[in-house]
Parts: sequence; structure tokens; C-alpha cells
Amino acid sequence: MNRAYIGLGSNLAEPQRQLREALAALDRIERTRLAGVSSFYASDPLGPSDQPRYLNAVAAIDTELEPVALLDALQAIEQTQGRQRKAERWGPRTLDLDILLFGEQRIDEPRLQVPHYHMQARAFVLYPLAELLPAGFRLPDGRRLAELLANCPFTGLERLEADA
Ligand code: ROI
Repeated sequence: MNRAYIGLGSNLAEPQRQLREALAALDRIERTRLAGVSSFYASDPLGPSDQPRYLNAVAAIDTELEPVALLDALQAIEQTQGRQRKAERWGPRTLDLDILLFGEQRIDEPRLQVPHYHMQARAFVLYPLAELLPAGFRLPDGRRLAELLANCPFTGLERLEADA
């Protein structure tokens, strides 16, 4: 069993609903259980600014799947929720699910790099992730999460109060 952390993002088609449905879908993946969810955050788009703000969150899951099997399951959820891969780089999306961390593993395969390559620079990933991890947490490469946070200003980000 491995604990994995999944980044969720949406800026189309009712992002709140997209994230809620995605969380329910994570819990329905075979041999996988949802173990925790961060607050939801509104965030300014990284990339072209002529797109809506994003809603971002991070989920903790416990899974017996191998990393690539988990990736397949996440991509199936993205497809079910209407993700259309468009030509435009960094354009708007109904649902993005990224494997940020997978146990202590470091993975460098064509389809999958873990820890997620861009997470160190993205406030909308690091701040929700930090809600779910202990203060002294170190990534598999030894870097401290606190250090990444200190180098990543809380800019363009708004933590939303939980609603019922
Ligand atoms: N920008 C924000 N704020 N949140 C995201 O989840 C997000 N995802 C992306 C790009 C287009 C890079 N920008 C984003 O894939």
C-alpha cells in the first residue's frame, strides 16, 4: 500500500462540481481509498491570462495500484469528466489530475515523472499539499517541503472556506 498525493485543477464547467466529482471518483478507483483532502484554493491562471481562474486542491489516497496503473485510472476520470486535450498549451481545462508524490518513489518514465516536475514552483500545488503533510516533510530527493514553500510566494492564491 502506498500513500500518494494527487493535484486537482479545473477552470471550466463549474470547477467546484468538477473537483467534488473527481474526489468521489478517486475513492472509487479499484484498490484505492481517499485518505484526505486539502482546502480548495482559487488561483490565478499560470499560462495565458485570458482564461478563468482555477480551482485547485490536493487529495491524499492510499493505493495498492502501481504508479502507471494509477495514472491510467486518473486519465480515465479526466476523460469521463469531459477533458478535451486541446492544441493550446496551458489553456483552460475541465479537470487536471496529477500524481505529485507516490510513496517514497522517484519515477522517471516517458509517461510519468514523480515527484511532479513542476510542483516546486507552483503555489497552487504546494500550499494545499502542505496542509496534508507533517511540518518536517522531505521529498524523496531530500528537499524539505518547508524550503520549497519558503521559495514560492503565496501569490494569486486564495484559500476558500470549506462549505457544506
Ligand atoms: N494554473 C492554475 N492556477 N492552476 C492550475 O491547475 C493550472 N493548470 C495548468 C496550467 C494551464 C499550467 N495553469 C494552471 O495546467
